[in-house]
Amino acid sequence: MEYKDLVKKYNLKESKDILRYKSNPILSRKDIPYNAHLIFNAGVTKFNNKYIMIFRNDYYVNNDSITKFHTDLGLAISSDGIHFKVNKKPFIKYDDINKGENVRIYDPRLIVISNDLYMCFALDTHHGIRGGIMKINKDLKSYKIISLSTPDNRNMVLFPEKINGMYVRLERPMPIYSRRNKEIFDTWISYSKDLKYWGESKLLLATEDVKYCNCKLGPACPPLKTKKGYIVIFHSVIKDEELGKNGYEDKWQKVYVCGVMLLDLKDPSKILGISNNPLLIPKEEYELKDGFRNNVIFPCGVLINKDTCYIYYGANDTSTCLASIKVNKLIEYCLKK
Ligand code: BMA
Repeated sequence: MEYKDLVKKYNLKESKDILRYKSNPILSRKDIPYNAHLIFNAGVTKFNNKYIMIFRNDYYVNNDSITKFHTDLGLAISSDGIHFKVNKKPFIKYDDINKGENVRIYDPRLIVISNDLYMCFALDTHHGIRGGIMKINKDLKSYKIISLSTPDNRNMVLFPEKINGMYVRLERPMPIYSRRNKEIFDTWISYSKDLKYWGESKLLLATEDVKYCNCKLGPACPPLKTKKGYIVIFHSVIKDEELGKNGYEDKWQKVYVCGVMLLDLKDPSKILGISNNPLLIPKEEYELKDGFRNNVIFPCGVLINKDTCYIYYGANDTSTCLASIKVNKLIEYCLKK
């Protein structure tokens, strides 16, 4: 579908203040020094004066079949947040944790809390999808798994600090039976004293709260602290049964956009506002065409530099792109009635 048809069909309006980086994508298959095909959904943060990116790499086994692939995570480092140099070897392979049980590791989200680097990730196992948290050591090679959820859960992000003495995370469990066997999944908030044991869970953002969602929505990037509240970018899915082949798959009926909400600084389970329109809608060729799955914008990484917010997103489940917007615009969108 062309952009003009897409916005018309779903009655969408993209933010006029968002700027895509002119040389998008910033990372794709050609930049990777090992077996790699789809390079997307990257977590990014600033750690020890460098920009660290951990990206998802879906690569075909035997180079021939798209139905037989593995997913590992790769590491790249940058001094400007735009030009990334990829390490010679993957950061973690899909079966490095619980050998024999995993199918893939993916969708990393990076955050620094009290000078330590953490990564949330999803792990598909033979017995369900688990959300994990690991601490990455300063050498950027070794790590320690802190927690792995029960299935099915994913899209976890951690807040950048403790709030009222507790670590806080957002997550998106996948309740199938209770949601009439449909993919109607909401965003939840949970608390922990030690990042290992999580509880006090509460529904935070329901699909019916967002007008550009009819399927599932989940936290996209870790919350950003501002004076007005925590900015949280989320992905939001529109499912359309009229859509058919849209990429490599026989049937791909979803359009992924992203929106933004603002959470209270003292009580992050309180939503102060949600943007009326999406921030990013698939628009450019690399978001609409020739991808693994077309019509997908999937942010996982975010940074603030001075007055600007930088959003790193997967385009079409194929490459990694960058967009930016002024922080005050994001807050304005959330608070505008
Ligand atoms: C979600 C996840 C993401 C992916 C998106 C669009 O369910 O699997 O990793 O980018 O679908 O395909």
